[in-house]
Amino acid sequence: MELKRNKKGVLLMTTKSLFAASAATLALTGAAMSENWDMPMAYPANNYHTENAQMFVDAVSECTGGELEITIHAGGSLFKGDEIKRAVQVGEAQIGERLLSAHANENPVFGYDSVPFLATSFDASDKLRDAAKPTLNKVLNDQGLTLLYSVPWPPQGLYFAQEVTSTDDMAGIKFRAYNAATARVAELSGMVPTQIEASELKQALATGVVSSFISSGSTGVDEKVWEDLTHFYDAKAWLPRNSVFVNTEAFDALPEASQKCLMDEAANAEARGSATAADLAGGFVDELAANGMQIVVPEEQLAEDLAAIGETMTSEWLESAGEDGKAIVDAFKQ
Ligand code: PCA
Repeated sequence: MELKRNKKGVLLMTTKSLFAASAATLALTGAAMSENWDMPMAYPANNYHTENAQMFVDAVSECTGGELEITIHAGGSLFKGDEIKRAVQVGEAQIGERLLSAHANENPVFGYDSVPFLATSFDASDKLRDAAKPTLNKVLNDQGLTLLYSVPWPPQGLYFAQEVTSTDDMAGIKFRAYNAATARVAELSGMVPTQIEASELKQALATGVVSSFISSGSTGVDEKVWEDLTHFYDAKAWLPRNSVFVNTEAFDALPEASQKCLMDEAANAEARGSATAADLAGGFVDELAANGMQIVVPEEQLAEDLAAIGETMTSEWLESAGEDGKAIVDAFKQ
């Protein structure tokens, strides 16, 4: 049996040896054996994305009669957010959740959900997801991954430690980015972006590494950002999605009934997760306000500046995503 150590020193069987071992056991017992999968996730255990995934893995355990048990590792505890996709590709984990837009450097298609002001409501986000699905599936399949489901974050707004009325007020501010699009927002508004995972955000704010970022009310509440920041500009720029995907080889090795169960429960998780996100969104912003933050809808110069940044970024994305990007936007606008 082939064993590898991951970065944390945990012994892992490689995907190949895992299948060899499974095949050997199957041959010996002649019976289906139960599979145990690891599911790294980047966000806190009590975030709705993670809770939704917990319901998903419980339902999978149930409908496979315990033949497929999936263990969630929340908060970047097994692999950090930026390691999860690679870990699933190489089979160090069989399934995982990741903000695919953070991988737009591999393929601009992954950034389809972070094009400013393209889809700014939950309904539009689901429509855009459907429009992107065929293209996204193709790109992921070429990387040895199979998409199971995706769930939106609430609309993205800008957090600051001061009032801002235009991008002029943002010059030089240190800004936390979570993907290329958020880094570009910072650049175009004169701020200085640094890529930081949500699990490190609180520390980065507390130590002054950054004092601004763009995200949802959900992450603002998770990280109690009112302890360091004062203003939330509810720009509703886009609704990025967390995607759950599986290593295709691991998926193909499952009995057909388990594959069907996984796909059916993924569809349930997608519908449930989108509905939950929409239900919770307003409450997150209320909670920011209840903890003393100013909630501002961008107006006048600020709204104009953000719209201009959006236009620039939309044409840049369309340019870089080429035919694939055009196909997604055309399908979305139909
Ligand atoms: N929260 C995640 C991504 C988008 C969001 O709302 C984050 O800030 O990392």
